[in-house]
Amino acid sequence: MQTISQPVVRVSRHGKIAVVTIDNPPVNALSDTVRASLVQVLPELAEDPTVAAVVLTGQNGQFVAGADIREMSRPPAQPFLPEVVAAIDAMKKPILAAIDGAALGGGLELALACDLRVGTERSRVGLPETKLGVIPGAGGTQRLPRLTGVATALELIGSAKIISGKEALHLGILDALMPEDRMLTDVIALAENTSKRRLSEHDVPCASKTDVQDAEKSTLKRAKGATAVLEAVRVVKAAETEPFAQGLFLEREAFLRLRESDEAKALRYLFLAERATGRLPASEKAQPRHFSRIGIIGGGTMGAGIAVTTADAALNVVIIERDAAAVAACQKRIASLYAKQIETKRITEEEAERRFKKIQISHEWDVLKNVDFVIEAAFESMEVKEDIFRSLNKVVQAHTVVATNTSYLDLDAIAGCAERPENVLGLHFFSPAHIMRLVEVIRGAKTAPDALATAIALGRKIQKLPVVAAVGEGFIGNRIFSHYRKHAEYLMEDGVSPQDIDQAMQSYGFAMGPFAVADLSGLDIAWAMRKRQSATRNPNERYVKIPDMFCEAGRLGRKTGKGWYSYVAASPELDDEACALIEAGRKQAGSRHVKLSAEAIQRRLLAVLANEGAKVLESGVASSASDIDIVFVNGYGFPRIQGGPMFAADKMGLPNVLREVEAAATVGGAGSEPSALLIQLVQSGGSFTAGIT
Ligand code: 3H9
Repeated sequence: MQTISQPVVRVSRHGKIAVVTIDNPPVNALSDTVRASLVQVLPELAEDPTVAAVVLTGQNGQFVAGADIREMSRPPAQPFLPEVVAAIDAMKKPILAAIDGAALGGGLELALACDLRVGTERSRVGLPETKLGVIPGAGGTQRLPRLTGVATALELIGSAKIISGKEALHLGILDALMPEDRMLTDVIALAENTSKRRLSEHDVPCASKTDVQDAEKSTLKRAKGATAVLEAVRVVKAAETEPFAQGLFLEREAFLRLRESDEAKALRYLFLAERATGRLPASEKAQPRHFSRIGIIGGGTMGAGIAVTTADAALNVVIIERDAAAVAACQKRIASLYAKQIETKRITEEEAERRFKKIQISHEWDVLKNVDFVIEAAFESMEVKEDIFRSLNKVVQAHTVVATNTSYLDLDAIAGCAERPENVLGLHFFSPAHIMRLVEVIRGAKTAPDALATAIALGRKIQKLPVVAAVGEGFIGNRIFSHYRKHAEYLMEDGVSPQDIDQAMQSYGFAMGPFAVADLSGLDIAWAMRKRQSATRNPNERYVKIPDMFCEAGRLGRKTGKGWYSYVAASPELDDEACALIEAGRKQAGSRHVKLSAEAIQRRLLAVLANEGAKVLESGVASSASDIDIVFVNGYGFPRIQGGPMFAADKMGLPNVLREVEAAATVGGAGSEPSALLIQLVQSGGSFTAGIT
């Protein structure tokens, strides 16, 4: 066997078969150099009379994870990916794709241009470009429908779903699955007897009109207005009516246009930011401790959700409950979470059973002797948590990391009750914990670096996005969100209706506006917080009494049928009582009865979010602006396509943000002043999110 070495693409010969291996760690992304190497190598092999067939594969346990996302913010450089795909399509000899690991985006597009695709059980296949705000740009929108039909192609491309090797085989995207250790050898053996089968020469298989219409309808519904999905639907459907070359032309035009869109820039930024989060600077890095058995104290809604998400990651879990009755109730709660997953076809019954078996529920604290990590998920009360931490001293081992799940309590005070405060940290899960990806990891004053590293490693293991925060009221998310809510209330007291504020934020892309969110979580939560803070509140901070008046009237939100809105009618409405309470509050406060457009409301609330974000950065509670964006996008319904509040502020222009914050400060008083960091960035012409693009 003779091997010609190239930096990122290697060619080896196995008799008459040439194997082209893409080797660009970590995921063999199609960088400039990979593309340049491929357009050089492929025509050479096409012309070489000693080569009968070619096998295209990838190193590092991956095929190819697509175009290089880090390069997508630069002007496109030649050779473009469609040229590489065209070189494969032009091959007169058979060319086969041997796919282990990811064949995503441009990676799958390479494979779709091949004559045969062989995968393994580890293969992960898909065209997830719409998640990055673009559409497949190297033939995927035209070749996939020619293989699977338009309906399936619409669903796969529109949902950006990544499917397993087995599913891909079932859909005909892969032609065969082979064992990983033998796959390449088997594909080489197949190569000589494979005949040419260019999808570009095929017609789109006939499909029922209703199937296509249904797929289009459900794709558009899920899209929630995302431009890339709308474009993908248009271009995939063109495969049915337009010749292949015209389809490619439409695809390329849309891809290049979308690539430069704000939506795509925001989504690329989040892709990279989410991968960077939880990476500690070299000075604070430590090896995580070993963990395989996790203890959870309290099997209520939060504890049960955490248990399920932990068992999903194949870790053993033991939940501690108060007594036998609470154990039984917890058992039921977990069973119903699994039943829901079976019902929605997320997992099979057998899988649910297998995962459930990983969860033990007990009222004997002794079982905690064998755990490596404890998550206390009891009631949010200082006394309760302090008691638990004192009791834990008697059972946990010296290496066991102990986390309290809290959204606002003082971690350092809780750690003060532990014999080993260096093992203590906070984990702020979001509800429902088995679904929401975000988890704030709170580092206490005494938390040891390896305990922190263990919590981050556990977060990643259970498929969460761990964002590190320091101790501070409300950590990152709740602190910033409470300022957003306060300013929404200032606007409301000044004359803007809650409905107009909610609609403005929804039209910006939020899942819900601030008043609808308050109704969902319960107005009494913020009320309790306001009471707690009353002794220390700065008298120069504006205080809006209307929310207290709602609580005093028993309007606590959805759980009481009425909050800001009434939920008695088919759709939520501001009823007479709510209007009267708001008017009474405005009168007492001497309201100015201002009117604002939706854009002005959005500008104000976005500026307030970014300003408080800047203060969180200044105080060291968050270590990067992109961490704040990740928290808001994944925990607070901030629209992903806007990139997060700090990214959005950069886009608004920081001088404009500062002007808006100055205006907000005149109505908010103490606590609403512009942050020193924001002022400094305006003066220096800097930005919050430069560096991650
Ligand atoms: C496209 O293909 C457009 C074409 O249609 C048309 C062009 C004309 N590029 O996620 P992980 C890095 S658009 C560059 O932590 P996992 C990632 O940043 C593209 N880098 O691992 C990280 O690096 P680091 C369509 C990439 O095992 C490391 O790999 N493709 C790329 O949980 C590990 O990543 C996609 O959208 C990339 N394409 O998941 C696929 N992909 O450690 C995007 C990954 O330095 N990728 N990296 O931070 C994924 O979905 C997941 O990364 C994957 C691995 C499933 C592959």
